[in-house]
Amino acid sequence: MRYNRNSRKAPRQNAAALIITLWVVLGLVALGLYFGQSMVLELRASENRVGALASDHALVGATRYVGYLLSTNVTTFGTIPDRLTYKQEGVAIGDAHFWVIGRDPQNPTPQEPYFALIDEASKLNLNTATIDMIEALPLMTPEIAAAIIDWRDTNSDVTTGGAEDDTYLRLNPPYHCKNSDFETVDELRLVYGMTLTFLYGEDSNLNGVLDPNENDGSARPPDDNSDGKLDPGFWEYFTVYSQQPNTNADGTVRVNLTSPNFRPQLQTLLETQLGTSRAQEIMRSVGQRLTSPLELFIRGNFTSTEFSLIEDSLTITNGAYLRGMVNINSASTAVLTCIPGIGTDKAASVAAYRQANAGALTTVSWIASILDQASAVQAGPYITGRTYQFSADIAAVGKAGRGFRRQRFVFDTSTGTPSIVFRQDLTHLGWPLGRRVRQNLPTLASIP
Ligand SMILES: [Ca+2]
Ligand SMILES: [Ca+2]
Ligand SMILES: [Ca+2]
Ligand SMILES: [Ca+2]
Repeated sequence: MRYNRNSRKAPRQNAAALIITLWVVLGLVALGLYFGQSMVLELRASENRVGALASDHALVGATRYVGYLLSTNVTTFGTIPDRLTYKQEGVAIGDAHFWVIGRDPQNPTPQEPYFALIDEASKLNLNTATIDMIEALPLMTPEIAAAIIDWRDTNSDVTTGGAEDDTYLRLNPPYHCKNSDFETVDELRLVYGMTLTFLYGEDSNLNGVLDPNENDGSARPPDDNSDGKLDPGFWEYFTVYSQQPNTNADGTVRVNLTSPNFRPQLQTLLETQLGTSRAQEIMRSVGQRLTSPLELFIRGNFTSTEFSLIEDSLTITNGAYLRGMVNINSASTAVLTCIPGIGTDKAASVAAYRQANAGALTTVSWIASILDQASAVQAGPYITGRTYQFSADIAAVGKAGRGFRRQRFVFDTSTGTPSIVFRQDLTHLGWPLGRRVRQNLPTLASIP
């Protein structure tokens, strides 16, 4: 009996042990899978961290590269570095790569990014542009243009349609009208009537490219008009940095053509550069009053070679710096439209002439061959062929495209040494490098 009972119990115990063992094994497998999975996640996270660190270092490396590039441009200070003389696309730093996102002055609606430094003098200066110039920008309203003027002017008189303290103090929360210069372009967000749509427009990632989500209506943000064209906001067209030293490349003070007694100084300059007889000939035709170097060029019947010898020694102000001149060699059609004497009528032909004669436009005098005399004289006080401030909008990725980072730096060379005067993190705006770079990320190591 006893023997039989034992013989019945043994298989049951074995089965229970087997089930327990199976559960234990199952638990161990689950634990193994769990730890395996968390290790994979941990590995990916650490790869992302390493990528981000590599990108951060690439950004630092890129700023040193740009600083060096601008300092070696010193012999031709005031000129835009030729894109062919520096790297700006997929530049390797260790395992990371960086790109310098620019703007193609000839193509307002690119589908893929253009890589270059951005010339800050290609934009309107928020602190010097007149209300008429500001109003001529795409999508600008008279009210916002007036509010921009009121924000920066030191008085509290309300420009028609504008806003001063009594408007700002009614806001919730209330704040004062600044009544002083803009320090950044993003400060426009504080100006009465400004919205993010006005400021950034369809270019939600601020890369100057018509990205797919910026041309699909309201399917994905931003809410665009899907017309196949990029309609950027005001941010694209403004700067606060453009200024040039009021001395020529040798450090000599320039001749101020708007000063009442400019004639003796101008004559000396002309005699030195062009000889006495040519100087006398020019002085006879320039008259007693000039408003700009371009007007001198027209009145004096200069050749562009002659003018290139003296242009850098001319100015229209006595201050240490000449602020807010627009570089007609790099301004977009939208910005050219804002310049008095150019306007909507002639902006397109100015841009077309510039494209057809690229490389041959050494002084501002070329614009006199497109504009009639009166228009050229009108444009003269607002235009230049020189730039001393550049944005370097740098995007970087680490190994295998991980750890994307983007920062925008503004370099100022007007003191003689390039220095970073502004730095802004734009990583949160998302991928700015277009489809082609994204597709090429796996083969990045092969980009020289
Ligand atoms: Ca004011
Ligand atoms: Ca875009
Ligand atoms: Ca959209
Ligand atoms: Ca559009």
